[in-house]
Order: sequence, then structure tokens, then C-alpha cells
Amino acid sequence: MVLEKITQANDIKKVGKAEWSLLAEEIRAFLIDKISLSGGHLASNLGAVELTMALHLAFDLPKDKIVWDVGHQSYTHKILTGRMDGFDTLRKYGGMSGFPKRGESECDCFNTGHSSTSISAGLGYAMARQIKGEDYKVVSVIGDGALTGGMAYEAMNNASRIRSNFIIVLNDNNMSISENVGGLSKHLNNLRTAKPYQEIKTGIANSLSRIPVCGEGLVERIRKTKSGIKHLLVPGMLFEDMGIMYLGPVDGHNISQMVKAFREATRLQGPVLVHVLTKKGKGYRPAERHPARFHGTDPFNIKTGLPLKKRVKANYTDVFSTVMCKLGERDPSVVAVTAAMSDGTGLKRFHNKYPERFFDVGIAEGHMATFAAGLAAAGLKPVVAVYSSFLQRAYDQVLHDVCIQNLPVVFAVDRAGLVGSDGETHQGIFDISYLCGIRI
Ligand SMILES: Cc1ncc(C[n+]2csc(CCOP(=O)(O)OP(=O)(O)O)c2C)c(N)n1
Repeated sequence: MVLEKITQANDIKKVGKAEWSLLAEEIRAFLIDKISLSGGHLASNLGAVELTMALHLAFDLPKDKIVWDVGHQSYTHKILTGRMDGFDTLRKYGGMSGFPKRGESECDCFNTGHSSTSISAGLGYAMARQIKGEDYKVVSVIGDGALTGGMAYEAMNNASRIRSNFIIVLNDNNMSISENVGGLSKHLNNLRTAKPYQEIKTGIANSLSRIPVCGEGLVERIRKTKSGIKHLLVPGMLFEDMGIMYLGPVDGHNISQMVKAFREATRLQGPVLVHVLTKKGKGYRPAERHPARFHGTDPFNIKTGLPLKKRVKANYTDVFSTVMCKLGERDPSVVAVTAAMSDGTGLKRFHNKYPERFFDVGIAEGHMATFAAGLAAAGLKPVVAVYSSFLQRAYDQVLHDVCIQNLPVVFAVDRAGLVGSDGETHQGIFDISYLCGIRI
């Protein structure tokens, strides 16, 4: 077993290139085996195996800092930093966390759980490095789902200022928990199908310069235009326009290609985004076919992919799901809003029945609350389905935009109380205290 060679950070560098794909296979088999017993985040981790291996090959841990967004996809990182044994106690009380934890390993540089924090935290590290005159690389790894969260844009807006190297790796699998939504998702889709930018740029410049007499001049003139040749060729270039260099897209299951791209990225001054394309659930058929079901899964039968235990009693989510469909039928002004949690909150059935009255706003809880306030101000009856711990993100919007205006928005708060396996970042134990303070 190649995996046996890995007992601590950087051991992967002792694994020869010829064995990389075997190691990836062994990691996948290990993850499927362990998560089938303990439950956990499977599909995102299967998709990020080669990406994580490439990061560990290109960077030097714990000196360099890898900041994972959400952190649910960090299982391979845990394996490559000597925590294989921890999978026997994964997500259990006192056991290994399903998310990065600074207290668990010096290779986990930032605790996560909630979405869209990695660029802010990474930028903090990069700025501190500059001020303290230190020398290490900082890499923030963010998914296309997490990139729908506003904080990521606030961070990118700020990142354009940094003069030293700061790397953002966009792990784009075209999925949040369920389908990713919105304009950014469309933009990424365009980039997915585009040829790598550098390749096109060189190709076009070469062809133009071959035009007799005016060719060279033409290339020079295009180069001098404000935004350069890229605007003629690549749709959007959202990141470059924000002052963040763009590299990619790179095949997220081709380790050599990624290592090359990451090394290239480290040579650049300032912020650079490497766009990596991966497949959620990669290597396990049931997870490839049902990535949403295998995003976070209970223990399951590896052969069939079916859950080991059948739930017999209806829970809060089931009841809410049924009631919402009934309310929708009775009153056409009832609309439903979720921040990327249509499966978990039980809104999927409402979505199927009333697609025009269902809104998935992306991982954007603040916007979700104010958007619902707008719907209510205009005369509709919005029901916002949200997990208790994620509603924390929208405290000011609940207070300022909904309650002070006394608008009729219903917040249907799921996963309140102790939620267990996801740990401290996901406990729904603060809602009563933070919401009871609001009396208008
Ligand atoms: C603030 C917040 N809202 C919702 C979630 C629930 N959540 C966990 S992962 C995830 C989807 C993330 O998608 P992406 O970043 O593309 O990662 P992938 O799982 O596709 O690799 C969501 C909505 C969360 N962790 N934090």
C-alpha cells in the first residue's frame, strides 16, 4: 500500500510520480470505507483527492498555510498530515473533527465550518506575513458554492490591494450541496468551457503577428488597450477586472497539471486565482450520480449506496416540508426562500410543486433575510427556511430589515439545539438568546 508511506506532513513528496494515481485510488477506497461506517461528507472529499495531493506536493506544510473554505472537504488533507487513525472516531464526541481544527494539527491553520471565510482569513495571514517580514505561502481553497457568499467578494475586493503573493484556488465542481445557482455560476460555466486563457492569448498573438506589415503593430496596439487582449477572448474575466490574476481552467484530477499551475502561481506578485475543475463524488458511482445525497451522508451500504438505517419517524424537516406544500396550495402569496439548503431544510418538494415561488439565493444568509423583507414589503408572505447556526450570519438583516419595519417574514429555523456530529460550528444553541433580544 502506498498509503502506508504517509504518516506525517510532506511524506507525499516521497511518493514517486508513477504512484500518484495509485495513492489517489487508495485514499478514495479508504474514505468510502470509513465514511460508510461513520457517516460524513463524502462527495466533496472524493472530488478533492487529487487537488489536495497536488497542494501538498506544491507547498510545504505546516510552514505554508492552506485555508480550507467550509472545511468539509479537508479529509484528504487530514490523511496527508498523519491523521488516518482519527477516522475511527470521526465526528464523534472527543474524536476527530470533520472540519479543520487548529488544536488538532499545526497543519490546520484556520478553523472553519461556515462558508465563504477562506479568502478573508487567507488575506489576513498574507498581510500579517508582509508586516512581520515572514516568508511562507498562503493558499485559500474555496468552492464555487462558497463563492456565492458575499464575504468572498468583500475579501476579493480587498485582496486586489496586496502586493505580495496570495493564492486563491477555486475548486469548481459546478455544485453547491445541490445545483449551484446565480450569475457567478453562469460565469464559471463559461470559463469552464473556454480554452485556458494563456494558451489562447499566445495563440492569437502569434497568428496576428504573422500578418504582413501591420501584424506586429496590431499585437502591440491590442496589448496597450486598457484591458488588453483578454477581453476579446475570454468571457467576463471577472477576477482580472478585480485585480486578481486568473490561471486556468486546470483539470482538477490531473496532479501534474495542478502542481505546475500552483508553482506558476507562487511566482507571481499579488493575488492570483487558480481555477480548478473537479467532479463531485469522483470515483464512487452512487456519489457521482447523487452528489447532493452524498454531500453529507449517514452510514451506508458501499455496494448499493443505500443508507444502513431507515428512518421511521417523521422529523421536524419532514413535517415542515409537508406543511409548506399545503400552505403553498392554500395561499398563492406564500413564497419560500433558502440559502443553498433546499435539500436539508425540506424545501425541495415545495420547489418541485411551485418553482416560480421558490428562491435559492446561494450561500448568502444576509441577502436571504433582506430579500425576504423586500418580498414581504411588496405584499408576499415569505417563509425563510434556514439552519439555526447559519441564521447567525443574518442577525443584522433580521433586526434592521425585517423586525424594525415589522414585516411579516416567517423564519422556519431548522437544526436548532444540539446537532452533534458537525460539532461546535454547527450547533444551533444560540438562536433563543440572540433572537429573544429583538422586541419591536
Ligand atoms: C454560512 C453557511 N451556510 C451554509 C452552509 C452549508 N454548506 C456546507 S457546504 C455547502 C456547499 C458548498 O459548496 P462548495 O463550496 O461548492 O463545495 P463542494 O461541497 O461543492 O465541494 C453548504 C451550502 C455552511 N457551511 N455555511
